[in-house]
Amino acid sequence: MRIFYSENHRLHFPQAELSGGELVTPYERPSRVEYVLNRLKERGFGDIVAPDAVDMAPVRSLLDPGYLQFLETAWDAWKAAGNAGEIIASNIPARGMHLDRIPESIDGKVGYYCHASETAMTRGTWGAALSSVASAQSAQRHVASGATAAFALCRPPGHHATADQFGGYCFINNAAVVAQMFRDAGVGRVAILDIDFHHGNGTQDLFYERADVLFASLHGAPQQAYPHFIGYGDETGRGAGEGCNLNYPMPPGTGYDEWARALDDAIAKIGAWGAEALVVSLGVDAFKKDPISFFKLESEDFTDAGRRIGRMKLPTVFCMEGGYAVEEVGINTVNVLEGFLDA
Ligand code: OKP
Ligand code: ZN
Repeated sequence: MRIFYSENHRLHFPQAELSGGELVTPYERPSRVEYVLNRLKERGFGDIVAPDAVDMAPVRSLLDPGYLQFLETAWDAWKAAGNAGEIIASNIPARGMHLDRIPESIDGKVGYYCHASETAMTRGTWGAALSSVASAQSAQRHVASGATAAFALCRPPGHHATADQFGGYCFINNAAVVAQMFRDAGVGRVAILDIDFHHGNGTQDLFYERADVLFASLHGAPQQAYPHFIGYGDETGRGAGEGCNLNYPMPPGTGYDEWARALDDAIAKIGAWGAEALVVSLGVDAFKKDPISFFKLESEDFTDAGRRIGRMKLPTVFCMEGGYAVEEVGINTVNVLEGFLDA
């Protein structure tokens, strides 16, 4: 399996994440990628290449132009306004406020285009986000031209980013761009399977009213887990997209038996729906030792999950999402890929 990876992910490394009222080193940090790369090499995945240049056309077709303009210019505007630190949203439009009037000041814009203040932006964030989506795009092209599967080692991750909001460590929704590119290449029905511990709210939102892209997500229930306000089981899609959104929220302590039942259900429904290509939002934060999550998967469970996904026999693009137990993030990620190849 070919791996696409860009060193430019290192351009994004904020000093601080607001967590529990403290500024801590972000959980989503560059070393995550190094652990995955090392494990890939250890396990004989030698076909690791840099992506081609980003293609902005599918990105622009899916995302809000004002949002992209914001991401590109935010750092300069933030500095020009005299701010000494990194970009952190401190005012996000809340109940009763205007959701559709875009402020002129950079402080206002940051809040307008953000949904969660744990995620800081820096000078290099835009470049890193572009390199991340470039890896996803190259993986898509590789699979669209006949490969069975490819793995985009994306960083920063993407599944929380909507058409016009960053947050949850995400800026550009890599998996969504891949799905759109499959559609543009003539694939009729594309499924996105999100096995990251967190609900893929951005991906859900981008395709919520569409019948051509099915989204299925296994995640910590919103009653207990980020992103807190979305990800319930009764969110099934709207309009033409009714029935094309499948959420599997699960409670604290969920182990592999229950998780795998949800996975099997999602896989069966994706098959019955007639998916012709698959995008996997591959987060490994369902792992028992993940510091910000509450499922109980063991490392070998990821191999089994990969096998179940592989039995779908669909052209598959894996996009890296979360996973913060850095010592094991490589093992767990590569286990999914090995299980997939073993199927
Ligand atoms: C991104 B991905 C830590 C709270 C962190 C944001 C989690 C983002 C997860 N105190 N909240 O889905 O792995
Ligand atoms: Zn996650």
